[in-house]
Amino acid sequence: MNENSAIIAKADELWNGIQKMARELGFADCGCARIVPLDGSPEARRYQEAEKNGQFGKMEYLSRNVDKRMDPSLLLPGAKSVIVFLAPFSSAEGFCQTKDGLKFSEYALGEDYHKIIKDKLYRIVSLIEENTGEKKSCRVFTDSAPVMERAWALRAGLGFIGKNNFLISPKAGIKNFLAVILTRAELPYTDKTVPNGCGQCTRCLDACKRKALYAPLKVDASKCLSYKTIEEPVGEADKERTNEQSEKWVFGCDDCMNACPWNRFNKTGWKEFSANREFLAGLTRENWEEMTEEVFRERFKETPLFRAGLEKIKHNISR
Ligand code: B12
Ligand code: SF4
Ligand code: SF4
Repeated sequence: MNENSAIIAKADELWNGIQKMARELGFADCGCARIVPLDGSPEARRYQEAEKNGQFGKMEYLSRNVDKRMDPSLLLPGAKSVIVFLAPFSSAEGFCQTKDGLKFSEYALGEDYHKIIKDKLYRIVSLIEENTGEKKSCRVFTDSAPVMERAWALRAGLGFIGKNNFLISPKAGIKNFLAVILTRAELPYTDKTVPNGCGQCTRCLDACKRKALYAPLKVDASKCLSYKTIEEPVGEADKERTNEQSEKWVFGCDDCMNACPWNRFNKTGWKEFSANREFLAGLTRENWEEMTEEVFRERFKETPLFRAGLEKIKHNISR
């Protein structure tokens, strides 16, 4: 064996180890892409177009750190590979709806997914670093950094981008968080393109009542209930009613996700992602109105709902 083939064999062995560990930890799939700057790529053009079309609402953070978004090696100097993982959050019951019609998005019914996912990714990082002998050669991210997670998942061959803008996996459906490890290790790259599986379907577009998803792949965040119920600052909310009174989304919105026929391929989600379902289902509008900041902090500090805050949730219920 010459030196090059020994390096390849080692990379293959490490990649097999990563895939095995990912399966054991419950990830629905993983793939790997070579890091190249995204400047000038179709993904970068789509990003710029979205910004130009005003699709970012008031999420100014999306316009910051664009250099890092376009080149992950600025987040980890010398990074060679991005490994993308699918963490399933689908549950048999779907989203949570209370008796008095308050709806909470399926992804937000459990403990803080950032922590749960990252704890598992750190175990994979240990495997990589033990194999390469290089400490601090990886970084992990999920939904909290300027990393183009959908673009990298696409490049890692994990699925296609549906008309609702989701990364959809033919193997593991649509209800998956995306998470990434950036690493200096060179790995075998998943060199495949998954064909788009939308065809003539328009179910997600039809399901978006506010027409925030106004054309294939185009979400106007300023109209999107997910943005309005989580991200939009209370003081800046417009006068218009956020959503229906009898059945209303209080946190997130799953309509364009739930409409999709690829849901039939979802894998069972991790139980930590729905650990608070029953508790949430038992809270009435009155319970929320009377809730104090202390109680909210104590009960929801380690959950996705904490991002919106109690004032915002009360505001969403009242509108
Ligand atoms: C900002 C944000 C939002 C905003 C804006 C959403 C938007 N459409 O841009 C708001 C608050 C509205 C939002 C809502 C939701 N979000 Co969000 N969000 C993000 C975040 C932090 C950044 C996304 C971003 O950069 N948007 C700007 C657009 C332009 O970029 P993009 O969405 O990444 O799309 C790229 C690719 O799709 C690619 N692309 C698209 N089509 C094509 C076609 C070709 C040929 C090519 C080459 C490329 C390409 O180009 C785009 C630009 O690179 C990501 C996490 C992350 N760091 O990436 C999570 C993320 C996208 N959100 C996620 C989720 C789950 C949701 C919600 C379902 C939550 C909910 N239930 O309420 C909704 C769904 C709304 C929807 N239909 O997209 C998941 C999606 C998982 C998945 N399987 O796709 C992510 C990845 C978080 C995570 N780590 O799991 N979100
Ligand atoms: S999350 Fe809801 S409001 Fe936003 S695009 Fe999808 S269906 Fe429309
Ligand atoms: S609902 Fe239909 S059009 Fe929308 S993403 Fe799913 S398959 Fe594609």
